[in-house]
Amino acid sequence: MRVVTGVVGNDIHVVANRLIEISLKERGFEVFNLGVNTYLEEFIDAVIETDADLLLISSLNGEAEGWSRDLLFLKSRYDLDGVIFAIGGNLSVGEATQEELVPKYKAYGFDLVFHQVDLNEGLDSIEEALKTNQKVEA
Ligand code: B12
Repeated sequence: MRVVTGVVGNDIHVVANRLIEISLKERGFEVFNLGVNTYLEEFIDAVIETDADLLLISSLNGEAEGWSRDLLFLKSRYDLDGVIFAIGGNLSVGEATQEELVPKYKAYGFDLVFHQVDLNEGLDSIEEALKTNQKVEA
């Protein structure tokens, strides 16, 4: 299972990104880690080039909303059916709850949204979603 990951926008918080790479590798994923300061277009390019099953974006400084708005447009330009789009970390600049943020980010085109959710809990949900995804071969 291939995954592209990284931290979106002008966000330099690197610790979570390193932990996510290690955790994904431990779970058996082939990881393409684009690191911090990554733009949405770069994520999409990498997903296409690696034929990834999963795009896992982090945002730690809370500015992901501004960087996510083009996702639906980019998804409409390329054949990305079967790729799961997940985002997690701190997904709001001010106070906000998971319940408030999930519909917002789903409307931007993400399938799975984890605002201040424990990493392992989130990765368990992602693996569960990948199992039922059509692209996954039995
Ligand atoms: C260290 C740190 C910095 C360092 C970063 C050094 C580096 N190169 O990494 C420095 C000092 C440079 C910094 C700068 C800034 N920071 Co800072 N920083 C922190 C701090 C203290 C710790 C972050 C950290 O490493 N945590 C340890 C890791 C392991 O935890 P984590 O980042 O939370 O990641 C976990 C989860 O988020 C989750 N997760 C992450 N991604 C995903 C994805 C999925 C799918 C899932 C399921 C889970 C998940 O799992 C991760 C691992 O457990 C936090 C406060 C805090 N106590 O968390 C603030 C914090 C993240 N910073 C913050 C801010 C605002 C900034 C600045 C904008 C401050 C400023 N005005 O300049 C700048 C941003 C600069 C930029 N361009 O991004 C805010 C973000 C606010 C928000 N919206 O939530 C925080 C929360 C502080 C605060 N309470 O205000 N920061």
